[in-house]
Amino acid sequence: MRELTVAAAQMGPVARDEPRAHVVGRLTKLLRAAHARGADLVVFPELALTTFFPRWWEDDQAAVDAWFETEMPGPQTQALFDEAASLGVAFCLGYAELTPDGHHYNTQVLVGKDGRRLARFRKVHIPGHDSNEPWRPFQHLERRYFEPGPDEFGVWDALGARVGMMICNDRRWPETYRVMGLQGVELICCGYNTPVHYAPDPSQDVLAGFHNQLVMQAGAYQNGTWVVAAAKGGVEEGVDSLSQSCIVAPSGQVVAQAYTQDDEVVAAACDLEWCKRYKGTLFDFDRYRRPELYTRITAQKGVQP
Ligand code: CDV
Repeated sequence: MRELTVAAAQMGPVARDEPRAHVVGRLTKLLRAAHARGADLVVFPELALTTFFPRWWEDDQAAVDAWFETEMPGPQTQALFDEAASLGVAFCLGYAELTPDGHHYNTQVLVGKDGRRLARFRKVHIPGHDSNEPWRPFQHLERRYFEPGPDEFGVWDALGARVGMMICNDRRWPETYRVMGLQGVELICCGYNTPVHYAPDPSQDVLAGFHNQLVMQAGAYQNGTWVVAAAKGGVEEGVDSLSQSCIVAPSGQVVAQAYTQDDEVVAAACDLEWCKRYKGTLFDFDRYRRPELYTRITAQKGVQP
């Protein structure tokens, strides 16, 4: 048995005017609660430091940039890194990143038990739209505010495991899991903000929780990996967002799930050796995959009837 105790630190809403310092205080409280439950690694949501700002059209680039971090850790987030290092807990944190050369990414970092950064991931699949669409009850302007991450889905040796990362919409795409599966991933960390109302097709609203679990359970099972997913949920600035943070085993079973729409920790002791049961049998890639027949997946983007 190779055990890692992981926690999904779900957050309730973050108000538009909530100061970063207050949010960091909430994250620190969640970190301590996870540590008290024996967590080695705590996963926080996507864009955990601010409200989910892509719901608003904003003309003023300076106002947009105020939602971004230019350093990680920076003056506001250093306290979280310090507390994690003093407790000896690793964590994964999502935030809006503004690089020194002016790039805007939706980013997640993996920080080790000593408070040092182990890995960085920039969201690959950017959903939503880039122009103002006033017919919607709220906007989803990720495609206006973020560039797609330029790097493939990486997997890192960390915490005695093969750890990968994905952010929110990435979890809906099978390619996300398979690219990491092909690198031997054992644990995927994911933060998300998922508005329950999907304006392009409201018939999907009632299925938001089902789809959330469907994709992560399938991705975990088909690649023999653990998945830990943390939501920022609840009614934030009038927009209801899915909670249901969860931990999924390589069997595809949900082994822990949040039951509130607020700040809440769910934790599970994950046996990383359990991945082998799936990677070494039904999903023995080396034995059963037929990549020579899958070239269309990377050669082609849209549908060609
Ligand atoms: N933050 C996200 O990426 N949200 C999307 C919404 C647009 C559906 C998601 O896939 O959950």
